[in-house]
Amino acid sequence: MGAHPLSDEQVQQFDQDGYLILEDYFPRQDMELLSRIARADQQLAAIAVERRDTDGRVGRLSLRYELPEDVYGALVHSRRIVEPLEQLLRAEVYHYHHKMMIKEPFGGGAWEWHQDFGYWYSGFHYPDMASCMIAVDQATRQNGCLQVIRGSHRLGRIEHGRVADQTGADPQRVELILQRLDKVYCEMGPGSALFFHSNLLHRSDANDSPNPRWALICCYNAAHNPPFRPEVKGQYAHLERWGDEKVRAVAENHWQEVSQGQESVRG
Ligand SMILES: O=C(O)CCC(=O)C(=O)O
Repeated sequence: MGAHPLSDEQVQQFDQDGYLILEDYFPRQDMELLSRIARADQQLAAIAVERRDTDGRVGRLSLRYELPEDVYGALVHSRRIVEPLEQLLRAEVYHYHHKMMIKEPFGGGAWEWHQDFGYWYSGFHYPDMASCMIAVDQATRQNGCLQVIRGSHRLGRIEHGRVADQTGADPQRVELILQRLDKVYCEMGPGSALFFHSNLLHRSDANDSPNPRWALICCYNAAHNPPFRPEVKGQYAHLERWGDEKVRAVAENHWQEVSQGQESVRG
């Protein structure tokens, strides 16, 4: 993969819509390994936190600012993510954080409409930040796939406030936006990738299906946009770019550790 893997049309599409889906993007065997590791990973489970939606249903997420040499960190380094993102943001990028979103069958909670920069604004000047969501499981409308409002990243930052356990965009404003812009359900197969801008409005429904919906989200910041206070997490650090072979080798090591129950404390 070259340093400019996306076509001009794909870049234009991202500029207009605020997101870009690449179907079947990661090799199937790597996604199977990621899924196997994540489900057996006691450390991932141990750091997961719960967030309630307005109906009291619980979504879980396992978030890290550190970049240990494990399967999640390896994917953060992957050229498959970093190179397209640099093309889309027209800047060098580095790791901000990454998180496994865990939506369990029959009740995994919803996420309210928000922009990621609605949260991140407290530490960064520019919305020159973006994420890549990797579907670990098949994501459908039934199990609460991500929904986005196409083009909403061009509206600028919207006021956010407390909604249940979460921080959400002003609901009245979102209602008005939905009269003008389209809501899109991002259904994705395992290994598909969704690149999205930090000002894109997104949400997801609760999971009322028998199928889990796990997804890994890797979040990046432009190198020219370090936090404006030293205590804010996400200070600049050069990010190495790894090819598939290195990503796979790290994942295989991680699997060995997890499957033998020999997890050392990482990160
Ligand atoms: O996983 C989801 O459904 C929502 C994720 C999300 O909104 C976020 O991480 O900002």
